[in-house]
Amino acid sequence: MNKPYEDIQEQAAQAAAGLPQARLTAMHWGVYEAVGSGDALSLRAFARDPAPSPIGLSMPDAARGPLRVRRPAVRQSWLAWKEGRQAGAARARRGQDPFVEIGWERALDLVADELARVRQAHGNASIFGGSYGWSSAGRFHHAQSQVHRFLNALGGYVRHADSYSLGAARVLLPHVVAPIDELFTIHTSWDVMARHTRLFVTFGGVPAKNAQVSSGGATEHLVPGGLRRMAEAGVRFVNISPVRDDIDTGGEFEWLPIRPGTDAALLLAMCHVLLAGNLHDPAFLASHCVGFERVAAYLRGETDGVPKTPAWAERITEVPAARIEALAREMAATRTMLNIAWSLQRSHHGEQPFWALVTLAAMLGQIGLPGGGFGVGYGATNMIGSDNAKFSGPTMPQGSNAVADFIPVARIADMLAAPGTPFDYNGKRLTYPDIRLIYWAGGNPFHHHQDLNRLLGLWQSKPETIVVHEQFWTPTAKLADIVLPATTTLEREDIGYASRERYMVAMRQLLAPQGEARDDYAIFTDLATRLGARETFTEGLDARGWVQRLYDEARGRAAKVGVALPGFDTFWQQGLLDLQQPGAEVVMFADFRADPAASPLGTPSGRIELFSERIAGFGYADCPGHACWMEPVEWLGSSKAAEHPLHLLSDQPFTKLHSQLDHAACSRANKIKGFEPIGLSPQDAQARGLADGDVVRVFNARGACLAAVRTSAALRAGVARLSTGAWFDPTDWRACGPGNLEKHGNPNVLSLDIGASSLSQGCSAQTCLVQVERYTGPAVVPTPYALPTFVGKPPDQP
Ligand SMILES: Nc1nc2c(c(=O)[nH]1)N[C@H]1C(S)=C(S)[C@@H](COP(=O)(O)OP(=O)(O)OC[C@H]3O[C@@H](n4cnc5c(=O)[nH]c(N)nc54)[C@H](O)[C@@H]3O)O[C@H]1N2
Ligand SMILES: Nc1nc2c(c(=O)[nH]1)N[C@H]1C(S)=C(S)[C@@H](COP(=O)(O)OP(=O)(O)OC[C@H]3O[C@@H](n4cnc5c(=O)[nH]c(N)nc54)[C@H](O)[C@@H]3O)O[C@H]1N2
Ligand SMILES: [Mo]
Repeated sequence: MNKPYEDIQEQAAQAAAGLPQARLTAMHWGVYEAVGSGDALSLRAFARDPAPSPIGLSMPDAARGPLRVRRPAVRQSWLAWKEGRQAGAARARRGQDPFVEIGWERALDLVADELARVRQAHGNASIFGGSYGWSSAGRFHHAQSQVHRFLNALGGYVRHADSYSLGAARVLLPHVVAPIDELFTIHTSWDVMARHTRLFVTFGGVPAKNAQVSSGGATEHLVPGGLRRMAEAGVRFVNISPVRDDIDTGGEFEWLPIRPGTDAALLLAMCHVLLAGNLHDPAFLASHCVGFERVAAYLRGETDGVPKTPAWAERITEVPAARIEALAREMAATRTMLNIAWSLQRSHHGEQPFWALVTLAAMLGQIGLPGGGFGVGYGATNMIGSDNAKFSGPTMPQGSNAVADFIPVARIADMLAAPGTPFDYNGKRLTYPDIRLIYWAGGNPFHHHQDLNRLLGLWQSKPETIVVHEQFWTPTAKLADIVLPATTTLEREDIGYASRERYMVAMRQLLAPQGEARDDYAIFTDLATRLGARETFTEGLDARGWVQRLYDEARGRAAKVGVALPGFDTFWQQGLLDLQQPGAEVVMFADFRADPAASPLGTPSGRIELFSERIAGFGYADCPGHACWMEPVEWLGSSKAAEHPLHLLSDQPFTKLHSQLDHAACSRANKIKGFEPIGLSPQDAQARGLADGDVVRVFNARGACLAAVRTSAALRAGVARLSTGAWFDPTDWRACGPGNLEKHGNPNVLSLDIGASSLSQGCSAQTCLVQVERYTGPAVVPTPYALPTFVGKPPDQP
């Protein structure tokens, strides 16, 4: 365990219980109490959190630190073009040009003028305002919502659909069972599982590292305690995962080290065992599901000549056939909860493991019974499995978008590459729009997107203008034309809330805005004023007015479902609302099970669709009408593994949230000589003559990066783990293709940028083969946190 993690456990143990009168703030990874102020401000663990995360403790240092964007900045060639001093904006110089720092008035004039020009010349459908990204906790200042509302007030923008988190599953699940946002809030709770579940089988663990966060603010960390209570109650755990250490029950568990990307085959083989052994539940399948016969024919091999037996699955998954057979029988004999990590659907054909999981759970017939059925993401964020009050919390209204065009979020590079080209998505035939201006606030595409060398080339050649609001000089900020400095959560007031979290938090302003940073809301208000949309954007309210309005609206919605919240003044004065519901019993689909006619699902049939006529009707070769196994384009069983024999898992980092705070203490304590660690099994390290701390080149045909070896017996052979979030640090900011060595350890120079399928077009980051070798080139020092150069200022010394 890392030092920051030991320290915060101790701090929490020492912290006094009782309602803190303290000034609180909320971040995605937790609530923190303020100590001191100004330059002496620090944070400490929230006394009521049993398992606080150290990630947020770095926030005051980061907020005051050297990487803040302190003044509005414009890229030199872009400014020369805009001012008529130069014919073009030299877009290819994005990332290389120095910036010119300018005053706010001038910066806002430039942005407003450029928005007006692009709208007039090319229409609102040439503005990409998808602006995907997690932003910060705080329901009002949520940057992505702010951009959307602002651009809607101007007549609309090209938006994105779905998320990087859940591309494939988000599109699939409404056809099959229920929308994923609905599923999140109805997961069977930890306490119910401790009492009723006997066997918990998970694909991809229940990673407590990931449950450090909830989007909007984790408040009481539940997952470590939930797992322990289950283990103490005698629940048996089986973790099917390429890595062993993505679950910690406090006790023993069985690990089945599966080949990455093959879970659908394993699940289908377990379905086959149930079918062949007559261990499935025909009554449940008849009363609550549709299409089982079509799946059964596939399992028996009637449709493709291949029975989906355990022996068949062993060849694909490398999990022994005898164990597959026995485990399926154990499931049928006892109360079993199945779980799946979201990472499994962030892959080519990523719909299939999710659909197969629902199919297996339906055949077991325990859906809707306490402790049985399935979960889609225990451990993916803190709130899943929580039984705190459920209501729709404070949300910034985004207005309505007059532009119909959108892209599935992970298709941004395809959009830039091929405007006017048609593509498939969820039964529709859509066309990529022609984008001239990109507007981003609250996201980091040079963190989140796949195949970054490809994105870099398109980013530098296609859009005429790129505007970014940022707190820090991230790679995306460095690659923008205009960068406007945004405040952090510490510098503003807001409400911390996430669905099913225990507390709602009055977030205090704890620091004065640093440098000339302004709230995104204030920036958009001034731009809207210049563009004649002030009233539409602000509705006459200032930030405090909005915070109160969002609270009052949520209070009304809460009252409708029987949750009584006090008036705003009481909330604000108290600082914290406790939303625990003593005695709550959350059992997913209990009502549907009890009476499927009275409580139907939202699927076309109202039942669980093991075969979907609707999806089959789309006619996609890469996503037929029922769960099936299809080879991904890259996996350890493919011929491509001869050249690139390691499957690269780019999982979520335990020391930060995505790229946020990569530059801060908790994340930096985990680096080796400034490089991101890459996990290798002892066998794979030995076969390459590598030892801990060695610097390696990780490469495939898409790109190459450096990283430092950290061997781990928790990894199966053939699998490498390079967590996401290391700031993109190319040798050359010019788009010079896969030879451009990334010096820090960003896995997205290696990952694959294709849609999961024609159905979802979800991100396929986990489908990725690489090779690893000792780095023997000239000595390299990573420089991810170097500032850009500024005209008239000495260059930064990293
Ligand atoms: N290879 C690989 N890639 C992945 C994944 C993977 O598993 N493997 N996972 C994917 C997933 S699930 C996700 S969700 C994405 C995450 O991708 P992102 O959500 O884009 O990542 P973040 O690092 O959270 O970026 C948020 C940015 O917003 C800035 N920010 C924070 N608060 C504010 C604010 O108030 N105002 C403004 N203007 N800016 C703010 C932060 O400084 C930061 O730069 O990554 C995806 N990428
Ligand atoms: N600390 C921290 N927590 C986070 C985040 C973060 O950045 N930092 N990000 C948040 C976000 S936005 C999201 S979307 C969630 C994501 O939650 P997930 O997508 O579930 O998270 P991952 O860590 O990518 O993967 C979970 C586990 O799945 C395993 N796995 C990968 N591929 C396979 C496979 O093919 N088969 C099997 N059986 N297992 C596999 C990985 O080894 C890993 O241990 O996490 C959230 N939580
Ligand atoms: Mo995510």
